[in-house]
Amino acid sequence: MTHRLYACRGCGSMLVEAAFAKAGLPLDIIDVDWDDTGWDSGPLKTLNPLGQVPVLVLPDGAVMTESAAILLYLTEIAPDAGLAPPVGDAARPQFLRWLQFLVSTVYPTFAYGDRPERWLPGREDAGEALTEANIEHRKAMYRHMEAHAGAPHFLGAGLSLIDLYLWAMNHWRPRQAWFAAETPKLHAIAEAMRREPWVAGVAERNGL
Ligand SMILES: N[C@@H](CCC(=O)N[C@@H](CS)C(=O)NCC(=O)O)C(=O)O
Repeated sequence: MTHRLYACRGCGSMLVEAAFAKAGLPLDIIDVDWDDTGWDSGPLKTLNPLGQVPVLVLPDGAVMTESAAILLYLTEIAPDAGLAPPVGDAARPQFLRWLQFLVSTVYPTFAYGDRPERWLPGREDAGEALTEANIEHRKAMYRHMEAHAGAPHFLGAGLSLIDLYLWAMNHWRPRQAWFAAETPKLHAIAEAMRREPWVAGVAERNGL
């Protein structure tokens, strides 16, 4: 059996889709509508009670959630894909640091900001303020990353999963024009990723 990815167009599942493309590994993709994600998701609930994508079903039927875990698993089954500095490489500690930063500090701001009605039901004004506060916090986190960004890739010479996250997140709020103006190094990294053919194919399939 092939790996099966539960995805949602334009969502974080793009990370897994692109990484599989770079590794040249086959992937069956099942697209879930954004409106069908979340706590009441029909297609996702039994696989991931949080109703989030990405969800990866392994050839032996095991279920994986959490983008960073899935992507690190991929670096283990496709070590030559060039998605991470290998164990022992001088860039490895910074790779681990910023990967963890992205998924523990930046990514959750979307969970809190994108669906404010989940956290503050019936309180539309407070919900809008929650969304805005999360976007502002996210901007601060991107500025923090900007101060540590290398070129042409985040870690300097070598491409890594960090660049892939920066490409995907470049499409999400505060969106591309903000990145171009406020965090030009992060924006240039995302632009460089856009030029990679394996990323371009995924972007097209996701309607970016
Ligand atoms: N910690 C998860 C976060 C995944 C996540 O937030 N996915 C979003 C799409 S980009 C989602 O499915 N959101 C639906 C929801 O939370 O209701 C990961 O790193 O994979």
